Amino acid sequence: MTPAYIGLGSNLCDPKNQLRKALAALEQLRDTRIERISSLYRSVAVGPGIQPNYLNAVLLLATNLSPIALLDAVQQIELDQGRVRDIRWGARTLDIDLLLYGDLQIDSLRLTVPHPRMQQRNFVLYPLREISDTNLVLPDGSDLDTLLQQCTDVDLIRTEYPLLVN
Ligand code: ROI
Repeated sequence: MTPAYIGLGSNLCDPKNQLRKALAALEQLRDTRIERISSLYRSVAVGPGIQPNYLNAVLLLATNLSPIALLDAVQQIELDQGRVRDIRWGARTLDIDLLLYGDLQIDSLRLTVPHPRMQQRNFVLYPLREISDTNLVLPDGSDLDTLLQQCTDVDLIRTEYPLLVN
């Protein structure tokens, strides 16, 4: 199985509930196991205009799905939760980004891995650091601790909300 990290984000329609529903859907994904789940982080929206704050989290999966099959699956979950792709970087009920897929570098029309903006985003880097035991090295040789030191995004709070409710 291949380790794959995915990022979850929501800033509309009860974000905590959106992320919990997404987690439940991801648990059902064929050929895929959820290995680790970060805390939920509250972050100020990156994007145009005034938007509500986001809740973000990162998951580590182990999967036998190909990158495109995994992308298809997570995009279906976005659609199922009412995601409308209209304004670029606009508010959204649910965003699931494929951040890393093993050590692969992919540059196709539909999919760029590692996710092109993850290196600058505190709402990706901090939860990723939380669930990786070692200082993760990305396929381009950059490492998480250095990226975290360089990251200038502000306003990120690790919340006490559990993503997993038993
Ligand atoms: N901003 C934050 N804080 N968190 C996100 O998950 C997020 N996702 C996006 C854009 C609109 C770029 N901004 C975001 O897709």
